[in-house]
Amino acid sequence: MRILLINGPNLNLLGQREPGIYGSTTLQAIEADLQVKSKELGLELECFQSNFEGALVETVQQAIGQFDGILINAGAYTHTSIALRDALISCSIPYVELHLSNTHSREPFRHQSYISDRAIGVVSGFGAMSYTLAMQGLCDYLLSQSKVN
Ligand code: CA2
Repeated sequence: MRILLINGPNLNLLGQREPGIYGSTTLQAIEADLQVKSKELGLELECFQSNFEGALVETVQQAIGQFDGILINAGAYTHTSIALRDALISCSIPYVELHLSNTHSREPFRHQSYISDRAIGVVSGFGAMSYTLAMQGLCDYLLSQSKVN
């Protein structure tokens, strides 16, 4: 099974600023760790990060027929982007929304997500471990679907 990990704006700064909120692990380290764990689960993982909304939308569009599942930390676009929501829904690829921080314990504008209601699940608040938990959840979901179909 092929999984696409998408990270949105500013997540390239992980480990360099605001460690109190987002931890001290870099995005490169998170991706490397996830590569190891994905191999253990028998998955193929591709990683993409962009600060640009259109690039995220295009990446989701191009995932059609290429990937079985998507892990997405859309960063601030989670709370603002109808375009990203539309792309995720129209590509019909199951996805898990994830966040490093617990967005519900933060400012009210972070409580809204344009992508949660169509996600398989949402993982939020476990720091870098949110990525691992989200991948385990997605893998479990995809395996259960392949048994049914
Ligand atoms: O908790 C998360 O993972 C977020 O998606 C992170 C976004 C934020 O807008 C969401 O509400 C929750 C922000 C990512 C910014 O990442 C930085 C990392 C280091 C230094 C500065 C920003």
